[in-house]
Amino acid sequence: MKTKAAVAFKAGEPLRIMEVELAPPQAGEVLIELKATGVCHTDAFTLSGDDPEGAFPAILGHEGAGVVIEVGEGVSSVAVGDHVIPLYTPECRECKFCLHPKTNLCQSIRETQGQGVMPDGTSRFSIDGEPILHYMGCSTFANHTVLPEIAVAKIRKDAPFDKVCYIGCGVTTGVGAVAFDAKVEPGSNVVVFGLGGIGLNVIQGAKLVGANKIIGVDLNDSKKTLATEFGMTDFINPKDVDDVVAKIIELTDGGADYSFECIGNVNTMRQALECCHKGWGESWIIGVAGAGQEISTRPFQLVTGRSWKGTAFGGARGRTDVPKIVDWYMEGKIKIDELITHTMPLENINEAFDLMHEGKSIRSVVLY
Ligand code: NAD
Ligand code: DAO
Ligand code: ZN
Ligand code: ZN
Repeated sequence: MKTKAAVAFKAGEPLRIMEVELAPPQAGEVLIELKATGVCHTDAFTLSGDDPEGAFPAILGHEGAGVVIEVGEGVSSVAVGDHVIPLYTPECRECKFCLHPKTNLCQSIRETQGQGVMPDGTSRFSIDGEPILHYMGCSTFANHTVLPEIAVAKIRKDAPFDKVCYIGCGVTTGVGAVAFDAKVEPGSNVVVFGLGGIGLNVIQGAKLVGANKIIGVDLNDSKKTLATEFGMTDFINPKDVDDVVAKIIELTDGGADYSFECIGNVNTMRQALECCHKGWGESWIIGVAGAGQEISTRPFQLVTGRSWKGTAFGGARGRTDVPKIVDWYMEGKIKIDELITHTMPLENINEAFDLMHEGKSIRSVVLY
């Protein structure tokens, strides 16, 4: 079939909207008609050329929602008409990782996904017979896409596509980091470095689990209003204090129980660790630092009971947990609408990247 897509031909160049060929789903795969997709910083990171795994030409996008319109041979977990969210972290429920209680990083299709192809080693997308690569196993910047059935979460049919697409990455990453990975206890003091599309979701996750103080740190004062609406109790602009770590230790009577780095900056990662409470404070890295960058601290920080951890896709096991997060949204336990600051048709998707680079959006959503 033919479908409309935004194609990334080269790093650093705007996406080009065009018709592409899409081959039918093979065994174990499903064809999805996308209804909406968010545009995330990771798409921009790959498009910039800084992503060591980034390959072109490709159809980017990994934060979508849509409807299954065809299934390949042997598909049993979803059917035509089901509403789904594509998963860049699949859940096969069989591999060593899926069977381990401590990780969500299913590895069953990791290698081919990283190469931009389907599990059989080929791409379903092409233009004039030349293959176009998939991206993060999702390629949601196309009106239709093909995914393995282990990489789609079936969701309730009354959930609005234009909102729950954000659960495909940002919401789950932030809320899940608090609820699934860190398992923050009620009454904890939490610090969030970076109040963007991820950090705001960490804040609402912390509020959801009943945290005590929720301290936000951001260089941009304009983030304060929305962060407060989402549950932030205290705000620190590093420009206004001599020492961010000392200020947090003062506000929390000794340090944070949990901190989350949602920037991707190795200097704030160090601050996030060192503002944690001696004896038990945990710092969770969510931000993705540039290729080749390294973190450092004095090892005595760890000897004295702080721990440094990382989280991907909020520790969520996609097929199991994503439908639960959709329920949380539908039940009013978490907010999404306020974070979607811009919507546009696929033809204008490059504007979403401009808004992001100018710091003017939290999330832009493309409506098909
Ligand atoms: P964003 O740009 O929307 O937010 C970043 C925020 O950090 C902004 O508000 C900015 O003002 C602030 N900031 C920048 N430098 C700062 C500094 N030195 N001190 C204090 N504040 C500073 O980005 P986002 O979409 O929220 O993504 C955050 C990070 O999370 C990115 O690195 C992204 O790649 C990563 N991410 C990780 C996962 C995962 O699974 N681990 C998933 C999605 C995104
Ligand atoms: O299993 O090795 C692996 C890869 C897991 C990918 C997790 C990606 C998390 C961070 C990237 C930002 C997502 C938008
Ligand atoms: Zn698995
Ligand atoms: Zn993302």
